[in-house]
Amino acid sequence: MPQQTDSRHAPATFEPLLTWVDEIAQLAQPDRIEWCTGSREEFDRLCQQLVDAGTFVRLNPKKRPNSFLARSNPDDVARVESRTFICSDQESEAGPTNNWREPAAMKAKLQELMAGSMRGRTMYVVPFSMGPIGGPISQAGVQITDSPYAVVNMHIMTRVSDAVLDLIAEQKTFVPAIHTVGMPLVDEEGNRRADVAWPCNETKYICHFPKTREIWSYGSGYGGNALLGKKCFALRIASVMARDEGWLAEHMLILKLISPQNEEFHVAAAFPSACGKTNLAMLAPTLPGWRAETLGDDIAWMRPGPDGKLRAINPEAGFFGVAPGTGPDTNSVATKMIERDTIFTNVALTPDGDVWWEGLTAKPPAQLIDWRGNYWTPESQTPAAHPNARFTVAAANCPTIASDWESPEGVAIDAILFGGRRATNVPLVTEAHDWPHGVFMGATVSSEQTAAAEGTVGQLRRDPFAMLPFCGYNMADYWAHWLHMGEILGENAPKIFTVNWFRRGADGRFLWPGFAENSRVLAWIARRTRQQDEAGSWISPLGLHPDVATDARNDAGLDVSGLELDSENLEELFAIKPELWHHETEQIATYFEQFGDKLPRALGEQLTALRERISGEHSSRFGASMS
Ligand code: SAT
Ligand code: MN
Repeated sequence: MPQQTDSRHAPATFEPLLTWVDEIAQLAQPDRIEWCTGSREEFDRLCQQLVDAGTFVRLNPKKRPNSFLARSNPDDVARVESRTFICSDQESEAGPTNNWREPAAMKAKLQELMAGSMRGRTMYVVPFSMGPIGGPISQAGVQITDSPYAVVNMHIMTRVSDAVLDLIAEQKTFVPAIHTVGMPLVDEEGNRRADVAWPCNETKYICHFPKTREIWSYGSGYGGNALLGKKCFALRIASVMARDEGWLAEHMLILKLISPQNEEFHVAAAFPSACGKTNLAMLAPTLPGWRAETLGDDIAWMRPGPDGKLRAINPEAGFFGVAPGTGPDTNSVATKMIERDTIFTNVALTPDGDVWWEGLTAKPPAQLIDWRGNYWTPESQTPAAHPNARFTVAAANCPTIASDWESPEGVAIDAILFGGRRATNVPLVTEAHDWPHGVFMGATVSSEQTAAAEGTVGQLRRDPFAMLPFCGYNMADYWAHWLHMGEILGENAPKIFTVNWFRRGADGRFLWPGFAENSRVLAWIARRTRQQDEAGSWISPLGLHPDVATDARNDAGLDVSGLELDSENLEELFAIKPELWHHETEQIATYFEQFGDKLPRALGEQLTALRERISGEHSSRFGASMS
């Protein structure tokens, strides 16, 4: 049975934790408090409770064993960047790319909103670890929430355990994270109202206090707004911890590549949200003899290890992936992974109690219940699943999960990749000359808008390190931190690359097949990390690119054998047009200006050097055709 306690009878012993739980309970006035243990019994009980409340539909156990569908409020379907705040003492500490609020004023506002916000509900206290419990790179947190949906998702996405309470008592520190959907069931006069399937509030605040390392989230039950271990803790708060303590908290997948000679390579890669990161993390290589294993699909925490190498862990325990577009052809591994034990949010329901979304099968079922709960047929004018519909599933369910994915000390990273979604200008792959050049590449990544963010789809937005909505402090200081980490790592620093799977030809078609064929690019990258010379490569003003080897015997370059890409197509994939790049550097200069004096000098120097190379002053092979 659940532990129904007031905090005096709590299973925790660390006084500041008990005081905090007491304070929040007094403020939010829940009917009862439940300390979560992370047990299977707790998960099953809360899922049944969600079924009884109408939040979950239990899927047909013959089709999707132990799986559920939730439909959110149509106004609560994604992270809300316009309502996400960094509350540092000075506005300049948050920088020009974050929304800032003065901490005391914001705290007062949140306290006003949260007063009585849990009336009539249960307040869950969820102790969790980001990373293996007690590991050298891991961190402990406690989320208070009035959303059982958030609790069961946290069970999958983090390590929820009462063992974390002992760890907190020992380490005397944790990240406190408060979450309320902001819909009390009892008003000030004591009148009770019925609950709804997806409680939330029109008013939303997702607030971070970097100095005290606190998170306060009000009004939303969806994804990163409510599962506070993910973007709020593992990126925004952790990026501040990482700056202060000399490590890196990054929006990166982690992938293990194994060559035909059984050499292992580890790659960390940053892409903006919903840009195919989960697909790359679960890549099934098409190149003969190459294999890939998954370590993480969204977040990497990286620290120099005792051997001086950059060691990475995936701080999460599950995947919160975008369902639409996931199918046997695009991601067969994920399709298999979510056959059971999965929570689906905002996908469509089939008449036989299974789920469907655009991209799962080429032909949609004849009839469905769409993500809003309405009858749907292929003639319907709206999508059956919301474009930001998600699956939540344990990483252990992933058929390609690496055997050492839970290794507390992490894996040694050989290469770091940055990628955006660029239709023009950016070649398929470019290697940086050195670490500062790589930091410049990361700082200037740009991509088209995604569904997870607000804004017009298709519009270009600069997304440095894919961290634009996730950096908990001034972006320019973050770049300075990256430059500093390069100095610490020295000879052990991973090589850095930019990739772009999304370049289009003049006719609008993608120039590169992408998906599993990206393994060809990764194989070149992997080889480059162990190669001392530049055989198989050519240099452009942007950096180093692979020779394109249609000849299978030339295995130092990019192997495109069997792809049937004509030479014009390949030429276009790597084309670097001086006029367009001149314009691109102008845009970068304008972009950098907003950071004023905070812009690290090294990045200004990188821009100058790039301009010089483009204008030909230092270019030897610019415009040379590929060998
Ligand atoms: O909703 S999440 O923040 O967890 C996912 C995303 O937006 O990338
Ligand atoms: Mn993400």
